[in-house]
Amino acid sequence: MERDIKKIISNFRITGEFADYEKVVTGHINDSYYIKTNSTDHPGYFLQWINNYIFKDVDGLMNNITLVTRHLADKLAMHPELAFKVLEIIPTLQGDKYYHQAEGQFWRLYKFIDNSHGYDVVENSQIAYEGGKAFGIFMSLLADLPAGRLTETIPDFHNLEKRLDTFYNSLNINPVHRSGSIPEEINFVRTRAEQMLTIPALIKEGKIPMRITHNDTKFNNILFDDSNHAMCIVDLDTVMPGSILFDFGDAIRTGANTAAEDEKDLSKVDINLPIYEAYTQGFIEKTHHTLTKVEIDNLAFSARFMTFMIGLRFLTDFLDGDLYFRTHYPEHNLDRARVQFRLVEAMESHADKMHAIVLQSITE
Ligand code: GN1
Ligand code: MG
Repeated sequence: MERDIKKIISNFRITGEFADYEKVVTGHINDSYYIKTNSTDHPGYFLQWINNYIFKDVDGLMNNITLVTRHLADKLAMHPELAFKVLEIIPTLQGDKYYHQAEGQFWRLYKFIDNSHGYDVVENSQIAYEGGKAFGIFMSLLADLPAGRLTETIPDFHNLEKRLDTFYNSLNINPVHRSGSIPEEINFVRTRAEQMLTIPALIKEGKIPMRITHNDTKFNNILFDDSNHAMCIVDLDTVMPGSILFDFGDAIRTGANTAAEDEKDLSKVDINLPIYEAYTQGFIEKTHHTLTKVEIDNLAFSARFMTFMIGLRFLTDFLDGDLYFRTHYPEHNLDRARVQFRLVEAMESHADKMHAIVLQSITE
């Protein structure tokens, strides 16, 4: 479908007039656009096409985001000292939370957060520390929002048992005949699965509390201001009940990898321990009052767990013929999976040190 961005924008309640737009290259799921207006006193907007193949219940999704952003806005009004911001949904002319353009074509608009930037590569420990605090604050502020009010936007999103079933199923069906090319990766999954399943087992037994979590804590979902204070969390599509381990783990997977998520040269992939340590300190500073012993015991391991699970999802999508994640070349998902698995290995060899850093941060 032709995307006439100006026309799409005309359906929303914006201030000023549409002037121009730029496609923003970020994320593997939705499509994003920066919208400029001709108004000098207004920063612009952030338009997103919602991937309806992945987010089947757009109403539920946008209700969640509305609840979460309102709750955060109320909380932040009481805590100006945090100097934190929250995304703001711009309604359509009819007052709806999103614009339904045509069958399967859904759009939403946010106010653009001015003077902000994110990090695909975490440049130093101070930035990692700020990032850790930001996701800690985010989760703490949502602690008193009743979880039952949120829908599960993607059912079983971080359910490793289900993810493994799906993987083995794709392996059996082998729809695009790719399984023959990945014996090492299949073996990697087989040899790690049992250990990784200890987390879902603890969740099932009720030993790990469900909280409201972000569930997609890529480091670049943290926005920083001009003085590098982390001041806003974005990408709220998967905010729903989850474990704190998911949020900690995914931030380490993305923030403390010495290489890109899809690096071809695996020798560049490693865990950056100083970045890990600084993030851990920031995160624990803001969450230690609520962490349980089982969570603390598994925090360092959660980085491996999440890296393994997301690697498994990339590998599954490779087997399926790249239906889920946006790819830029045929082996893209396989390259991403390989990086994740290499990072799991690197974390395995630093497991004791990573756990010691958690314990040390708790007592500081
Ligand atoms: C997807 O689109 P993006 O980059 O925000 C995915 C995450 C993965 C991530 C891997 C809804 O997030 O779960 O961790 O790619 N989001 C969804 O880079 O599946
Ligand atoms: Mg996302």
